[in-house]
Amino acid sequence: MIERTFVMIKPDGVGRGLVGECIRRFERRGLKLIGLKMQRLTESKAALHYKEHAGKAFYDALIAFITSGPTVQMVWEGNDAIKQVREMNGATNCLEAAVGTIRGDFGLSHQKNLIHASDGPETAVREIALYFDESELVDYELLCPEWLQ
Ligand code: 3AN
Repeated sequence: MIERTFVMIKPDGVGRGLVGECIRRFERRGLKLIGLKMQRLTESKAALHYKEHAGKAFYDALIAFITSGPTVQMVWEGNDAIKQVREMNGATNCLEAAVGTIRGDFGLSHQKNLIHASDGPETAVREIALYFDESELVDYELLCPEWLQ
């Protein structure tokens, strides 16, 4: 099923020059980039993004980290995109992420884990709406999309 998922490259991913590497992996997999922007998150935006983690021991550090530098927001579309992107990112803790995933190939930290992606359909809808107006999502065709279904 064709799905949309929200992906954010965190301040460590931007600061380490891994934006292109992440985009390259998703593009080569066959996913379609339909939304893209860059911003430094305000504390209030970060609090909305991570509202399910409010009150947890790592929450304050998480907000401090995600607001510490620029981030890149993206919407990717494709067959089973939500699960496939999560698998390409790897386990939350980079130390447990499989080699071959973005976190397993480029990270060594639990919290500074380079990239975020929606964990299910409702989260994807909520997170896309948090960062993008529908009018900012671009409708176009990849070459030969039938090869990717
Ligand atoms: P994921 O990004 O893999 O969906 P979540 O949503 O469970 O992971 O956690 C959101 C973010 O909070 C993670 N990306 C990570 O930066 C941070 N985080 C989660 N669990 C911990 C933890 N136990 N210690 C430190 N940071 C954590």
